[in-house]
Amino acid sequence: MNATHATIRQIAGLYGFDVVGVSSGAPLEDALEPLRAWCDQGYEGEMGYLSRDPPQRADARTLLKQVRSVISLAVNYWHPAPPFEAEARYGRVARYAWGRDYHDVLLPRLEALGKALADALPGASRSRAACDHSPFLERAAAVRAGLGFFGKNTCLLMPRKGSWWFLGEVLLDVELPPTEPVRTDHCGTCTDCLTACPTEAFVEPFVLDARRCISYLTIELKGPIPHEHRAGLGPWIFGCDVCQDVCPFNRFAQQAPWPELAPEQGVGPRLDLLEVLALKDDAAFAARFQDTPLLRPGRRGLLRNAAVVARNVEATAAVPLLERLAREDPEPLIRGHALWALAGLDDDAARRAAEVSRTDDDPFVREEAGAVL
Ligand code: B12
Ligand code: SF4
Ligand code: SF4
Repeated sequence: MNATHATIRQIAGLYGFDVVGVSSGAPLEDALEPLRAWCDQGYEGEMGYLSRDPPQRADARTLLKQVRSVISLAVNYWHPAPPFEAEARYGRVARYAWGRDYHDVLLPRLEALGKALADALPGASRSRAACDHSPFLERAAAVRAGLGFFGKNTCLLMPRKGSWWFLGEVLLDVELPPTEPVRTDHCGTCTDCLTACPTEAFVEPFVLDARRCISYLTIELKGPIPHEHRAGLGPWIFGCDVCQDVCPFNRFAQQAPWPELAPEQGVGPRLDLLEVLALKDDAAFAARFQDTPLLRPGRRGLLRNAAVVARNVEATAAVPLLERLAREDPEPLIRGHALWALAGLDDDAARRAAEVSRTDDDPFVREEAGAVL
């Protein structure tokens, strides 16, 4: 480790970041072709921002015109959980979303770190922090900075630390010596993540069709969950961890040190489906999920997911709520998914609701009612 890296690590450590790598601010040339090929196949689905301008996403100058170096940082978010028991009542939440919203937690610290580094490093004057939402290929940058390698599940994997890590960056306008990349393909012959994916979202190793991924279907997708994927969601109401849970590199995960990311600071590992389905309006929803990543899909998205999971985990206690939602909810997306859920839980209730809904104003709801009848 040279003296500059030692200084950066020491300052980053003061802000709680203990995994740090440095790479040049030059465009991520190696990542551009895979990104283009991915977009050409339409794998980004409704996330149109990903395909709008691939060269821009591969270029840190999009974020800071004068960038000369990119500092990649990783933050552990792993917490242990009791084995998940559906108990015909609960939906599962992906681990990254158990605590407070990581964007709100990471960004202020990254910004403060950027200022501290710009003050401390000779020649530096400008900094810019980024985390997730910025148009930048964070995993490719982390690979170039030597933090780890791409797993076949497309996650950034660290040889002795696994993949339960958020990524963030600090961009600086000074040229710094890069840290060494990890070059070996550490997955070897393992294919555990590829075969475990409940919705068969991997087209091939290292390539994910996001349109099939539960994370996309439950968080990013605005409209109906396609029928062919509903059962595949299983108990997952928000995000999915299967392709990381099975990864042998994650066997030695250590408890996350940042208190804000602890399950007690947010919703934790599971949600009571009855409680979610009873959230009456957007205000009740916002009050329940404020400061957590679950705000993202909104009430309409989360209740849509809850209805699908209710059927998947056989939550028969949810039938009265689902019947009410199918008849009365102002949101067609929720009415339609509630009908689908009822059809798997209670034939009579489903038929009653569908009789009413077959003259619904909304074509999607009429279609779901038709499928029930
Ligand atoms: C869009 C997005 C999604 C989409 C698409 C995911 C995907 N695989 O592309 C969806 C909604 C499905 C998603 C899901 C998840 N996401 Co997400 N997501 C993003 C986001 C915003 C952009 C990713 C992107 O550009 N995708 C397009 C593809 C083409 O780019 P890429 O994944 O970087 O792919 C590169 C490699 O495939 C590589 N490549 C291609 N071929 C080959 C071949 C070889 C041999 C090699 C080595 C490399 C390689 O080149 C590509 C271009 O760089 C990033 C944040 C960011 N700004 O980067 C977070 C991010 C990737 N997500 C993150 C997380 C935590 C998740 C979830 C775990 C959340 C969850 N539990 O539900 C899941 C994981 C699913 C999975 N297996 O990837 C973290 C990942 C951290 C990590 N350790 O990897 C990120 C970095 C956010 C953050 N700041 O922490 N996500
Ligand atoms: S997050 Fe779940 S659905 Fe998405 S690729 Fe991984 S295992 Fe498949
Ligand atoms: S499960 Fe196996 S193939 Fe998948 S990322 Fe982990 S080591 Fe690689």
